[in-house]
Amino acid sequence: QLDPHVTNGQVIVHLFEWRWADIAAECENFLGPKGYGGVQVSPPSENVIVYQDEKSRPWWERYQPVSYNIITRSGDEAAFKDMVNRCNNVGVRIYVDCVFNQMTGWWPDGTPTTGGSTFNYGAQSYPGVPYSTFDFNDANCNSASGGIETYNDANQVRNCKLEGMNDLNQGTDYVRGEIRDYLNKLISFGVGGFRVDASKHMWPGDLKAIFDSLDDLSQEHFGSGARAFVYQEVIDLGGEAVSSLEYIDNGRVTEFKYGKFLGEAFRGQNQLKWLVNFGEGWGMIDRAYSLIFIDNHDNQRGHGAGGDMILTFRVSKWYKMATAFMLAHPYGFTRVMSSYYWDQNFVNGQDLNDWVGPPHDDSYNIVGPTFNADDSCGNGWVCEHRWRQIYDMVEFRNVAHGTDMNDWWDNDSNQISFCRGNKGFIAINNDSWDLKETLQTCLTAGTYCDVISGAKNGGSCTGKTVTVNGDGTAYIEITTSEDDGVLAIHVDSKL
Ligand code: AAO
Repeated sequence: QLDPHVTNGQVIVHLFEWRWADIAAECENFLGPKGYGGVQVSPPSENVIVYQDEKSRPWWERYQPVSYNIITRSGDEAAFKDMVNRCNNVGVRIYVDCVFNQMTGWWPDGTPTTGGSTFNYGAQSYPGVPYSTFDFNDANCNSASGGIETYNDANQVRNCKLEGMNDLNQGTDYVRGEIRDYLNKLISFGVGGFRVDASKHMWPGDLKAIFDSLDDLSQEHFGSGARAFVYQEVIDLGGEAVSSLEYIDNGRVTEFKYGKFLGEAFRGQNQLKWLVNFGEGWGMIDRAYSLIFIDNHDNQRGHGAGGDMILTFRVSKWYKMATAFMLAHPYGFTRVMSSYYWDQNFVNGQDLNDWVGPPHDDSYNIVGPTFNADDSCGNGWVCEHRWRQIYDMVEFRNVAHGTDMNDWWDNDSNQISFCRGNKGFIAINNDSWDLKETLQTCLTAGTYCDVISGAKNGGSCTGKTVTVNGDGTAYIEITTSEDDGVLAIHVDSKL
């Protein structure tokens, strides 16, 4: 379950809050052609509809399921199946964000849901599954409030309520069976795997029992005997009772240190030269198990972990630099974030608009992106995955796949460069002075197009060119006045 079963490319993208119909078209029109390997989709399971004070349809309502029926603001089951098929047909895998640690938080009786299923929080009744009070963990929770009060007690983290939501007991055959049936339904539609939400809040052994009981992936799309890709959301920055290492027997684990450390480095709290041994050398989990990203849908808005060190689209120059580093560097399996825009409103360090949902019409139906001539998105969608500097680095990662890092160079400060085998070369300048150096590129002699400042277009280059000498060296220049602090060339960008 460590294998993502990608065929089209080595990078997946989280199309946060996108509609299924829009994702299907995106697979065909953009992700397939640009070499993306897969998409993480927002939770497809029926959820509570939230209108709370000024908060109308927050994005986070989708993390409060009421059943495992496939019906949300992103679309219904027919649209979901159509998306999975169309994406698979162009080689792009679908990975589902699955929420089964919990059901809803407290909402009044009669609160509407996206598919019409009823529920009763207090009675712990979710007839759409069905779950009843026997299926929840309350009796196993040892905190006074019934909620998680400390992350220093693994029992509380796993058996008490997260944010007040009814906490399922995955220790019972019945609950395991309902979750298994949900995941098997998704597998039967052709999905490639799962992001397992709030894995930290479930016992690793219970998760293992569930994953082991799953059907093989669709033979039509994955061949025979393929097991679902699993990546578990576990926030482990150290110093808590639960460690991500407890989960690596089950599949991959989200490595939250990665984006935090890179954020600190690019924001100037650490010099880039120290990235020479980035990865395991920095106390991160073994690359065979890690799922990495610069930001995710939580920490780009102050939820989850990483705090104000996290880089997002709002600091676009640093964001592109950090993303380029991630995609050029061999560590981990990479996920690119794709966001929508919202206006922040900070009061006492807290963004009061951190709940704001995706672009929508007057009835709160999601309104999909429009596309501009330069591939960027409109209608309130940021679409980082369509930024040239990012999708060109997706191609770099695909080209360099299977090679290690070599020929590291740094200026003892914040200018670095390295090669990937003899496939690609990247240089980054985060100093306040120009980078002007002759560096080892590891590529064969010739002229190459820098895929950051422009793109190769037939035999010509719309950006900077680099001339590699017979010994593999080349004069590299990244001035501080340039839009981007990165230069990247690879075998397929040779002119
Ligand atoms: C909403 C409302 C709540 C309400 C609830 C029920 O906001 O007020 O009570 O509904 O009605 C999302 C939203 C939540 C939302 C929820 C349900 O983020 O705001 O609640 O949907 O609608 C923990 C979990 C982690 C979780 C993360 C957000 O461990 O699994 O919180 N992420 C996933 C999803 C997320 C979703 C859920 C789970 C729930 O990605 O979108 O919630 O399905 C420490 C711990 C972390 C912990 C954080 C935050 O982190 O280590 O495990 O994450 O605290 O509680 C430093 C530390 C770092 C620390 C961090 C924050 O960085 O180094 O360790 O500070 O203190």
